Amino acid sequence: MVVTKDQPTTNTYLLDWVEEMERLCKPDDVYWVDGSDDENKRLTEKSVSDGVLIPLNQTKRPNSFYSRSNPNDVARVEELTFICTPTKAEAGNTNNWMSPDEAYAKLREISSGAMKGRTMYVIPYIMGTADSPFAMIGVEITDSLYVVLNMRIMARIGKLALDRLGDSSSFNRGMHTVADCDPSRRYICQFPQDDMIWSVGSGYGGNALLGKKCLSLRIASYHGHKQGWLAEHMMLLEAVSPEGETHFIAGAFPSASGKTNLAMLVPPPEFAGWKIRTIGDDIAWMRVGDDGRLYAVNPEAGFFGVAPGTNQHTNPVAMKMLERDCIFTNVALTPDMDVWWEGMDGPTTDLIDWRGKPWKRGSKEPAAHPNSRFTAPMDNNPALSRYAKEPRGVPISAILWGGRRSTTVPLVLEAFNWTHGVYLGATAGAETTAAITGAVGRIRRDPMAMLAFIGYDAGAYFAHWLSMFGRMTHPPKMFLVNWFRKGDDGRYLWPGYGQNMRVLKWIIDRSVGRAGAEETPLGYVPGVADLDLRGIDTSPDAIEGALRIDRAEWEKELEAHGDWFDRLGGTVPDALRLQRRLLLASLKAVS
Ligand code: OXD
Ligand code: MN
Repeated sequence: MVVTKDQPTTNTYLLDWVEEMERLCKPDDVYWVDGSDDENKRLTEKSVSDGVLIPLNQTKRPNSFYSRSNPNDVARVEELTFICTPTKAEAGNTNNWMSPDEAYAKLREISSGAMKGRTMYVIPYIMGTADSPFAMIGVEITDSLYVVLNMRIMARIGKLALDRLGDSSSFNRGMHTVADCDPSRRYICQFPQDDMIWSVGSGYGGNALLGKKCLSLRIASYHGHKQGWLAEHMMLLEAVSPEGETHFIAGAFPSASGKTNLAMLVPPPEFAGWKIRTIGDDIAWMRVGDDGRLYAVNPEAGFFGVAPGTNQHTNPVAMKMLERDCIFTNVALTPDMDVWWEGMDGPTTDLIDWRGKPWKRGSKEPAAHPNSRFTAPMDNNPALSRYAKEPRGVPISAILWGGRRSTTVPLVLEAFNWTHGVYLGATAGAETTAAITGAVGRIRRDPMAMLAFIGYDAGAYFAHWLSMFGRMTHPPKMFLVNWFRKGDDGRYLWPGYGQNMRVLKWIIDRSVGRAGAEETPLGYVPGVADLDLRGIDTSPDAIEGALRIDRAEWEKELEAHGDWFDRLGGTVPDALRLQRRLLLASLKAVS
């Protein structure tokens, strides 16, 4: 190792690793990212001159840029994501597994010489605020300027991370190269025991911004299991009542099921005086505090959200947040160089679609890719909670498990107790859409919305969730929610979006023992009279339909949970298997 004046650290663990990767990847040069504004300006200019980013209309959307990815590289690739533990059993039945030796050999081979003609960027970063005792430090090596500029929005990067790291060996090593962006040589590998991530062949967000899914969920969940805390795929919001009572709510929903919209909810006019403020929209790390409550932090510094469907009705807060300082990926462009996506307000004329081709209204293909994204700094959110950067997080009153279910699952169902709540999370599912598989309407079980993100065995993960109860004196209540139930005519029964405030209010009231509910064999549901429905223009029939529990549907559902547990294997805790049998027997007893 040779320390030169370009290297902003004397940390030999870091310098040795960077040097090793430099020798392997053979970049033309190595650049250490310092995170300053000045540097950001320079790198942004370079990204424009290199064609990585296209400036948007700077009058309409100041300091905002556009990027188009390789059309073969537009989403996370679960089938190419691996947990590389010494044994397959440690990765469990929900993860792809590769032995560390095999994975390292493959990754070295693909990375060898992969940065010739390119710059290797070294990005030291912190997930969490710089003053948080729970923050995790990572260093991402990448050959993508797009990654550098997005990481700058999504994490705290540069000098502050090196300062916090000092001479410690304790940091996550994240190696990333787009290489030749060949889907047959694309691997997203996590090595939890080595605190290492190695991602090759993709420049897409979740595969390439290594602080997000790879570190803050897969690796962090592994650490959390060992250390007694939870890393979860959850939005976090602050709700303040007109009387000034504050509650914090965490909610796990599968990707693209409205977490961002919920975290930025604007209450309907009948709820004047209520305020919903955002803490996070994707990731929560949760630990038990000294007072026996469960505290959550959002380790991210920005929002990497799905653009299509975002508009003044579904998420006015996001529309405001997106007015400046953002990077948009794979959306469509208007003739005056502004952005557009399906579901956006306003007329569409001739656009350039996400592939760079002319697009006209009425065209069969969408103009924006369905997984097109915005990257927005947290501080742009006009409804950001003042607790969003609280170093020790906020105490949670309720946890929501959500999914997209057109049948069976009521608008909201409160768990009887912690074990039942964990059961509801472990069996939560969502319907597949045509965009994911051919089999539309099949239920994909997505436990705690973490199917793609649990860094170890799913059964052990459930056991860990169950064990957290023993650490708390004031555990949050748990609720299953479903905004997506449909009537016989195929229409949504519940209006969703801002109207979800009515459900949140019931949840808050239940968590402090204030609201009524009906007990069913499956949990507590609100009666129509228990919800605050003042001014809603949804028919009473539709609301009853949204709240209904259909015995026959639930018998089938509980049978399907049994199949799900069988697929997961022998590590599923007895408490959950017995819970299933108890629910089924209770249901049958009253049928
Ligand atoms: C996701 C995301 O895919 O947040 O879940 O990007
Ligand atoms: Mn997500």
